[in-house]
Amino acid sequence: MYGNTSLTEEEAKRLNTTEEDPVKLAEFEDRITRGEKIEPGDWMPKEYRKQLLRMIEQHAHSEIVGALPEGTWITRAPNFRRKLALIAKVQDEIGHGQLLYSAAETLGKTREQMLEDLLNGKSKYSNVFNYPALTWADVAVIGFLVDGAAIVNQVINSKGSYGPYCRALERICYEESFHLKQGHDNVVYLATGTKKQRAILQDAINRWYRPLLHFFGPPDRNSQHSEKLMKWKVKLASNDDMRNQFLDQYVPKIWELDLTFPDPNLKKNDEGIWEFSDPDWDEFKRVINGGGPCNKERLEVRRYAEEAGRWVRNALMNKNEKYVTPLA
Ligand code: BYC
Repeated sequence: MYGNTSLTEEEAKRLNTTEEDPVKLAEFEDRITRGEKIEPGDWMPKEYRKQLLRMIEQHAHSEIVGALPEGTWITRAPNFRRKLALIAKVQDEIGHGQLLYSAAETLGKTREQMLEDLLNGKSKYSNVFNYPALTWADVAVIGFLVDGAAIVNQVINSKGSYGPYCRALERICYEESFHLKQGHDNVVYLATGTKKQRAILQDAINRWYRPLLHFFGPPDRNSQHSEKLMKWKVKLASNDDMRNQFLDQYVPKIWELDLTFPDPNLKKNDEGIWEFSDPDWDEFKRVINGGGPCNKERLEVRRYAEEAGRWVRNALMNKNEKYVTPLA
């Protein structure tokens, strides 16, 4: 036992809680065990705050950077109906960024500092948005499979322990389910279209397959943060479990359209677990650390948006007004 919590000294070291007040820590752990939500003004271990902030901040960045690959197709959408739907979707993604930055701000970091850390490379965002959207079929695949993967992750995370993050995710999931319909409709349209439409769709699926496997993070055996995040119910499923749930839901939907994933070893084993070829975890590391095909371009576009939009933010800011921490 460590202090009067149920943690062993070894566990407390791993969770980075050895310096915490043991009574407060025990009360906190009890609240988590009872399934209570932790709110911004409540006591929380420093490591819980740090981990949550890291994850929510990365998630917020992923939403605003994630709008960029699809956003480039707004002017080139094949018809007016598709264009309207895509504009609405991209606008939703930016709105999700707003909700998540507000949730992250409740943990004590300003939005300005978060955006600064995105641009200086201190803070990560999702690997998938560092790949190009080469054809209209990429928009279909992002809407169906990337949003599908995000829903798997977000529905699970929305049951977590931090109130503002969960409430933001619940709202996000409602909107994501419309994105999924938009993506599915687009995928089915291309899959049942001309030979050329099927070919660009298959090509897009081939290119997004590995990034999608990477989306859920490294295999559990290499995940640095899962132990803490799962203990404190920020994450309610491991990376491998979420990846498996995604494959379970989406592989059959692609196969039933007579399309394929570019992996001869992709199959469900007798225990109901999906097996697949090594998706090249070195590529994953390269991409999340700035070396993907579009990292530079994505941050350049964000940097331009920050600079070009500064006068608007300044015009809206009333220097005599005190801004309070938002309670998301
Ligand atoms: N990409 O210990 P691990 C959307 C990093 S947007 C980049 O397993 P954890 C959409 C990880 O940060 C929705 N980095 O981490 C928007 C850590 O590095 P640091 C995006 C990744 O946190 C527009 C290291 O690898 N969704 O849907 O336990 C249009 C070790 O990993 C990734 C979210 O942001 C990755 N994929 O678990 C369309 C979900 N994976 O920080 C759609 C919220 C891992 O130590 N995040 N890393 O330098 C999560 O649920 C969790 O953070 C993860 C990773 C499951 C992703």
